[in-house]
Amino acid sequence: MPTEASRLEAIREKVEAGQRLSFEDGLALEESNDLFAIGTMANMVRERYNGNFGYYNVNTHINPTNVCVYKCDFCAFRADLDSERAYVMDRNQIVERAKQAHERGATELHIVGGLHHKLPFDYYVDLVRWIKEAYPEIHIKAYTAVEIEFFAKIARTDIKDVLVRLIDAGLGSLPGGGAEIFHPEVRKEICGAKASTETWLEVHRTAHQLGLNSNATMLYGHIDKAKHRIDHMIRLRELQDETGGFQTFIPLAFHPDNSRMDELPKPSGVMDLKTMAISRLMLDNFPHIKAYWVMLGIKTAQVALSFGADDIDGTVVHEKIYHEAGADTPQETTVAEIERLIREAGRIPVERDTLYHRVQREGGRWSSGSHIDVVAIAGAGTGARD
Ligand code: V47
Repeated sequence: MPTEASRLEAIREKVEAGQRLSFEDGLALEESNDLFAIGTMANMVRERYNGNFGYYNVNTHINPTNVCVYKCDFCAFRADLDSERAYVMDRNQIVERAKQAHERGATELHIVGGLHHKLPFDYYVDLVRWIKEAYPEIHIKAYTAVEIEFFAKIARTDIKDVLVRLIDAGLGSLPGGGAEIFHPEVRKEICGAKASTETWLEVHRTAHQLGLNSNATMLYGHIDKAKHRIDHMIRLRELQDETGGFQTFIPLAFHPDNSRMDELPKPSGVMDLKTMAISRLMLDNFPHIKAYWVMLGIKTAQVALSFGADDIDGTVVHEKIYHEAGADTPQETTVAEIERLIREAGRIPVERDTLYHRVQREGGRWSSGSHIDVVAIAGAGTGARD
């Protein structure tokens, strides 16, 4: 029987040689308690791909409605149609939020919400159009694959048609939500009613074919086990081999408060850092790994920049999904604070736009500069598309 040390040593040799890790390698990493060895390997890959840079962006979240036909066990955000908490944002509220974002110099609006029983597909298309008409330079990263499938159902059309209509209205990319855990043993338990794994992947495949980039997430630290997480990453890696359209992977730490799984503890700091590092090691064809500070907490996100992550997301304003679930992070942070955190972690802060172009700012205006290219490594995927 190989020892833990010899298994890690064999993995280290593969990582150094830029070779792809197998499912078994992933499990061996999960089973190891040598957090530093795993972190060191992930950091090697992180620096090979993204040097010493730590990326962030300036963005605002809009959650247009919390009303949702589905009842996912982990969700503290959703509300029933007749709930006192239920809301739907109208045109004025949406455009006002976009105006505030614009005034604060946001380059991106991240828009996701519940799947409302009664709103027509046109509402979701119009919402993109209202914003784009008022603020054409803001990138709209909107609607998870779960929402896209739902729109296809209510509009009685297919996924491609939904995406084409949203792109026509000004959609710029897809966020990575709704992925949760792909393995059926977990998915059917925590969110069996919503878009299947196959559908989630098909939405992203179709989006990539239409020229949209997208992100991918994984919700960990609830009833998931090591094999489910590694399986999740490998499914994403396979789709990325096929399309090259994913930009960033975001491991999302489960927040139990006010959810139907509130008896579970929060994932530990060790699990957060290990999951980040293993993501960087397994997802060799993803250019970026994001430590989403809102979810992880600012301190863990900062340390994660040396455990595989190269991005800490934005100066998020008006985030509801995790704050309803007990996130005790602030609603927003300033650019100066984000830059300070990144610098203190030994990285060089770089403001990026949604599609990973460097952002230049001058006299209150911003523009996108050159694309951040990620160096591909031999035999282990193709890295970023330009
Ligand atoms: O799909 C919901 C998760 C996701 C909880 O693409 C929860 O750049 C933890 O996907 N505890 C939506 N997680 C958010 C998301 C995201 C976030 C940041 C950046 C990007 C990106 C995407 O939030 C959902 C679900 O997995 N979530 N409830 C909870 N209680």
